[in-house]
Amino acid sequence: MANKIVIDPVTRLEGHLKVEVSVDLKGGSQQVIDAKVSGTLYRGFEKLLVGRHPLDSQHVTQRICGVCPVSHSLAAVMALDKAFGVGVPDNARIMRNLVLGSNYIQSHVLHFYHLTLPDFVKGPNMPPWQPSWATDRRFDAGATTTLVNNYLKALDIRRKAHEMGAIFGGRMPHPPTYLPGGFTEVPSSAQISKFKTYLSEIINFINTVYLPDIEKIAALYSDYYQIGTGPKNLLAYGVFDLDAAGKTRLLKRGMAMNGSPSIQPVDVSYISEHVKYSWYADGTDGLNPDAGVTTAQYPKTGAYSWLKAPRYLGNAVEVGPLARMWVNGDYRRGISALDRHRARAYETKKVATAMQTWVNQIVVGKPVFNQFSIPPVAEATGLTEAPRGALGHWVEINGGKLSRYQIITPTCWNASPRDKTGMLGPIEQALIGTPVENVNEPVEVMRVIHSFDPCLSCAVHVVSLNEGTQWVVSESCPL
Ligand code: NFE
Repeated sequence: MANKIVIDPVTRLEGHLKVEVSVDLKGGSQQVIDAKVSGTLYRGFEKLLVGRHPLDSQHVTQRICGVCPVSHSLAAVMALDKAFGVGVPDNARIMRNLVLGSNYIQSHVLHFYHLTLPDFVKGPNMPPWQPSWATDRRFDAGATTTLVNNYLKALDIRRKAHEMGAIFGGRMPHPPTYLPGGFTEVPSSAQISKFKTYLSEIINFINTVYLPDIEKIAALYSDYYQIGTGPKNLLAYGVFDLDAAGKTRLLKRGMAMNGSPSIQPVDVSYISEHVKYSWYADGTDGLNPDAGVTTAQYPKTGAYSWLKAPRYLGNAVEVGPLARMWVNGDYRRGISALDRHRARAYETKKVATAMQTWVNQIVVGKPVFNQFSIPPVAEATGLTEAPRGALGHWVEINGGKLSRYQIITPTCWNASPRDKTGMLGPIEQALIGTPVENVNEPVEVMRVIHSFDPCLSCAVHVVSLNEGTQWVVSESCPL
């Protein structure tokens, strides 16, 4: 008989995620044979933005999440830049990049040390590290002590990355400084030099601590190059504009199907959002976000998630640092749980290194803002990359007010449920075949989920348990 394992909530991620897997013997080994990934919270930001002033969108959408608010801010103002037909001066473009880059660094460091490492390393014998699972710990006592010490150092580096972003961004994590046509901060030489001091300490940490630590995990857990592959379709909208027109970016826009090294252009008209297994109205299946609606339908037979299921040309696609680095040609070793961690670490170095160049390109005294006026009617899309992957805001203005607002977050792509064809979402696909040594401590399942760095968001928590199966409920999965 298959064991059903329910991990609810999955710990060490933002928001509430429930994962349900069936584990059985296959080819002589115990492994995941089915998976359901549920977002158990209703977000609803799309609803509360309708009828508001367009300039509210960057402030309101940041509150979707405390980890990636800078990306929501940027996606919102990029959409408004286009809707208002206003360009962005170089100083503003650079400060937008520097504040976003600071946010990437804090998010990636947080993810590796504080959200992921406890899946591999036993923490000290005290809360919050204990109680914890003991299955499949491979580091010896010396390496464990070093990694735990680096966990603590990483807290300091993460704080410093926030402080660095705050130099130009204002109060973090929700910077008030992004606005259509530019940025509100006027940079000074003192700010530039302070930023450089933070950045060089952070780059030293990335080179001497973060990258070596990720390689220690890779060496000892190299079996995770074969675990957690998923659909192998990788999508990136691209991020960090290098010119005023957004024609060149540090991380390019593109799409790779089935793990191909050949990169295709992205056409957002190929995106559709499915709701057959989501708690949204049946009549709204398969819409492109430019015509998208958010109408909750709960309860609903067969539905198991508050996430819609976005698909690209009908395909489930993975987004995130591995997708970006793959599309950019910077990381092509493979697609797996371990490759996600390594690509994220090498992306941190790439972004931080580029930031050293950008901060030197600010010209003190040059403008940071272009004047704009708000048209009564407009439609535009803001496409960028949050730390966890492709992020899009679809905006419609009517009568000078927001009349439609649709958002597809990275985790919506990765943690999506089945679509109307029954196709599993990316994390669901990645979980199939994952070996499970001990059904009472399914750490392997946690490792695959965490490799995507999921982040769920805000509101109501709804869970239902069915009968007739053996349930192993890991409500208290550790730390
Ligand atoms: Ni809440 Fe986010 C990122 C966005 S995840 S962290 O990165 O957008 O969906």
